[in-house]
Amino acid sequence: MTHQLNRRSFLGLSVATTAVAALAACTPTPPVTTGTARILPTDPLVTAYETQRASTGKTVSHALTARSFSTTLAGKNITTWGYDGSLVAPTLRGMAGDQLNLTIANQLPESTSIHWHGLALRNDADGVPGLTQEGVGTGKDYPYDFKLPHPGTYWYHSHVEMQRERALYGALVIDDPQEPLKYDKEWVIVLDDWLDGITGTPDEVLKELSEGMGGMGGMNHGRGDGGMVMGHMLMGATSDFLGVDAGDVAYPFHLFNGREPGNPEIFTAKKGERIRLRIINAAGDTAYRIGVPNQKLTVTHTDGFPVQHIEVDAVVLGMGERIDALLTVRDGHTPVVALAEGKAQMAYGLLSTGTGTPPARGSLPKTLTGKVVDGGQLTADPAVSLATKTPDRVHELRLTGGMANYDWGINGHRFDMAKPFENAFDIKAGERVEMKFVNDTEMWHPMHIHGHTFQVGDTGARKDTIIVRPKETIIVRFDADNPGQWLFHCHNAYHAERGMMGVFSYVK
Ligand SMILES: [Cu+2]
Repeated sequence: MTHQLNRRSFLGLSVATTAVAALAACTPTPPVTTGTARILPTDPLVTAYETQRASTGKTVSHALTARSFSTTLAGKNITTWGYDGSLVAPTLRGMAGDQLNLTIANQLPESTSIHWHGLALRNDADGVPGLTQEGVGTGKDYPYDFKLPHPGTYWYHSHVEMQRERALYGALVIDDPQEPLKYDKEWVIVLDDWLDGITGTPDEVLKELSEGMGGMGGMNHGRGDGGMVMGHMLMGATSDFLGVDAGDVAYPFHLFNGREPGNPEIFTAKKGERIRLRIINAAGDTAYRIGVPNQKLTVTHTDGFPVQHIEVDAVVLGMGERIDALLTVRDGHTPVVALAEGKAQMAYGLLSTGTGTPPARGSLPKTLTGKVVDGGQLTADPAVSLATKTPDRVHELRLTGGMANYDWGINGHRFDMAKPFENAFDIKAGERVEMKFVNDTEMWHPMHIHGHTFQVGDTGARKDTIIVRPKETIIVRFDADNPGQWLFHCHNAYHAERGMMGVFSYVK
């Protein structure tokens, strides 16, 4: 199985490191695995960088158990995998500079890990089996222990195969010791597309998609009505905003903090209070168009980093992206709606002052129009904009593959976790790195990089995940200031698992 491959390759790294250390005394550092001296997660430099990170001297301790559990969803009994036996994992919280000490106990029938999405954390805590650690085996515990590097809205999730497509994900909020925003309350909202235990399992979906649709090319697909479903595959789900094809997978429903639309969450507040929404798209194959009917959202952050405030009617969040927005509470019940982009479905929750009656589900809007943006179209707060510098290194990352063979890749190469450094993108500490995403496919991809927050263009937002539309080219840049081995990938769970991943590899 793949996790055994992961283990083997990680052990391979460990052996290589030992070999490097043993030989360092007598000869120049010999090549590790591919002829290049790579700064591995076990390198003392990783610890040295961690020591330099600001510290509050405080430690936040948690324990989580990953296990199978049963619950009821939309009136149906399901069995799925999650943290601490819930569809909604605990929201983890700490101050920037705190030490997070979290022990994961694995009671799943296969190995697992936790990835801390969006954090520029120490490389050996990044949670990618086969690259930064060995997978945590069944019945084993594993301690994650690292400094929370910067404030913002983040999340954590399993980074093993399709596990995140069950309930192995949760919110991670890092507070700013000098929080500049003024608000009365926070509402953390996690969105997800759900099918596990209802129409199948994520592994079954992956298997079906992997067979491709080479023979189906001549079919007349429905358009604009959420598409046509064949098995788990969704065809003709269209979104002009995303460049036509919105998604590959049909879901029975979408979750808003673990609740399906028949049983929405109600968040209570007083009229006139300002609410900070922290919205996370944890879905596998669905972008959400989020808005409040007849009310503007003031967007303040994307992917944890501040942007120049902007009033919008809706925001489109790709998988893995986050947005923070301010909302002033109106009297009565105010729906916060997340339309599954191109899929004719929604998730929603209600903001309530305790007066009046909740709106009927059927009365909620099926469209959100007006000023609609995605995170890639926002402007960075100047305080977090990168200083002007000519890039030291440019990597072109062409997004390749298609539905016919479901053969997603980077530059035509399909990533193999057993050989993580094959076609790796080398970088060196101290460099300004430019990544040029060129989308050669007919599908949009939310591209995510681990361990760094890039800037979009010259003045765009600082982000770790960005929507790249079909045939679009997007240039992003980051400072290589966090040595180690870092995965980057499409955050469509199915695209990533089928090969649209790569490694940014710090070399000596
Ligand atoms: Cu993709």
